[in-house]
Amino acid sequence: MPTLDPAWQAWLAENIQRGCSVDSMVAAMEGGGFRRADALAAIETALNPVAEAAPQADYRYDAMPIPADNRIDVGDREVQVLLRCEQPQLVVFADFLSLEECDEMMRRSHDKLVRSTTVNPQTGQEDVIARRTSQGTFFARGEDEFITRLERRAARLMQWPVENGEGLQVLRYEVGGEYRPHFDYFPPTQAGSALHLARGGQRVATLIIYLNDVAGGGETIFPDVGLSVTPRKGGAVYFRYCNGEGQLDPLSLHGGAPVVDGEKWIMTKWVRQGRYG
Ligand code: PD2
Ligand code: ZN
Repeated sequence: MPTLDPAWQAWLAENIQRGCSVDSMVAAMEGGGFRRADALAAIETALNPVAEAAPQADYRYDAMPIPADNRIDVGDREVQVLLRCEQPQLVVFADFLSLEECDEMMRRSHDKLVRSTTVNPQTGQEDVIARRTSQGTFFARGEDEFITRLERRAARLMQWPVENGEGLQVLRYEVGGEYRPHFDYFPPTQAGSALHLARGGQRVATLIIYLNDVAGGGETIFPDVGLSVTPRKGGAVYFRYCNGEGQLDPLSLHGGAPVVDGEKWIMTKWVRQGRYG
């Protein structure tokens, strides 16, 4: 297989991170002059996080920033802790958002949702992917009072500064929609990561907030530890994968299982080592 140049490596990393389907990436790579077999092999290599993660098998778990209480005061409400896991560091919450706040986020996102696309590095154009897995939209940090309130709450829960957070992202999955297992951190060995790391440093933790109850499927899965979190409206799952030394936790591999019935709406907050933006 020919080696991928840094532009294609960055392109693959970006599109895998965004949950694009293998079919759409193969099609784009064929359009860019790759043979089908070479495209598939390159995608397979990029998707194989086990090899990527191996050097970090000695990940050291330092103290979790989330308070040790069963109910956590986040300023304007109290959040319940339902489950804690030490390795990977993970906490499941109920009542992070009120039901009305979930509805408000879905209402605000509905008209802004756009189909996932892949950026074609040859043409620079956005190609719509054939097998859509989700639709999404972003909210700029501090966009308005409502968003600011939710960001302050997330920062208080995660014990991480608002300034280190990326903007909130809302995703909607329909039946069959999924997010293949991946890491939220930027793989240090991939060329495309440098661009991301230059702004705010590495991602250190994720808070996935469930905006609706899902009729079937759609769990957030951690395949290496056999854990799955069932979406529950207003609830959330936090997980941390970058410690104070900058090591990355291979056990944080996670994905969104296919939705079997109904829709799944989530909101994601990713936080960085340093100030972002
Ligand atoms: O939708 C999910 O459950 C999910 C799974 C994996 C979301 C993310 N990753 C993410 O937003 O990073
Ligand atoms: Zn993720």
